[in-house]
Amino acid sequence: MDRAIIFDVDGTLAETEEGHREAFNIAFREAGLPWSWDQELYRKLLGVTGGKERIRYFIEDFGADGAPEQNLDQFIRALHAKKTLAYTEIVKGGGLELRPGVRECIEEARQRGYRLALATTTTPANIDALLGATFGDAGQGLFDVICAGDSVPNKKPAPDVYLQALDELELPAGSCVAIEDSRNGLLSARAAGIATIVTPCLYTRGEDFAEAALVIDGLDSLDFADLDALFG
Ligand code: XBP
Ligand code: MG
Repeated sequence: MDRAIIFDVDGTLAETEEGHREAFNIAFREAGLPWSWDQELYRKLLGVTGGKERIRYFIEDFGADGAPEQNLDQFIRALHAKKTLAYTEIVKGGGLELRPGVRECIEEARQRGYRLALATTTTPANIDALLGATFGDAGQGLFDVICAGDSVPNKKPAPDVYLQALDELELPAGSCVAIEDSRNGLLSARAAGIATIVTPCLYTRGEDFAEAALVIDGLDSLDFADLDALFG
């Protein structure tokens, strides 16, 4: 079948953002920085996608002390590398479950012949860790296309990562449906012309999802007939 479902990762496949937040705070401690992101601050910082971009946002817009005047890019890259190491260790340590209905939705989509893709802002190493922890070895071959992190110049809400997924799938937008958890992700998919289902996560509940074709609590309440109806 020449139809594809393109999944976002963080917040959509699993409630990962608490793990990311913990990993950022571990990296800050390891770097001797006086920074600690609580849930209230992290919710604000999630307005910017991409961990490196989020650190820069914190420094520039929240007056964080401790960042160098020079070579800020290099400083952020090194700090984010520590964070990614900490996050992948947290995920590999277990305890992170797929959100309700995600596994069943992926299995049913496969049985129905849909192609599957990931379009995410997160770092590729994080995806490997999450798929390994939740699907085991089967996780590797699960998705036909994986577009992630710095593979595109502009992160969500820009359409770049979804346009890249369409290009690699060799499918038009009308032959795909996106599944997202956040407004940034919804705007990104819609800017690429893709009909989008939103399953808000703990950090994104209450955001504006007016452009979504469907908003449901979780994929455990998705009726495939509703998904099929969204294809052009
Ligand atoms: C969510 C993000 C990511 C994660 C942190 O990605 O915006 O930045 O919060 O991961 P998505 P990194 O919802 O598109 O999967 O630190 O690796 O960016
Ligand atoms: Mg997300």
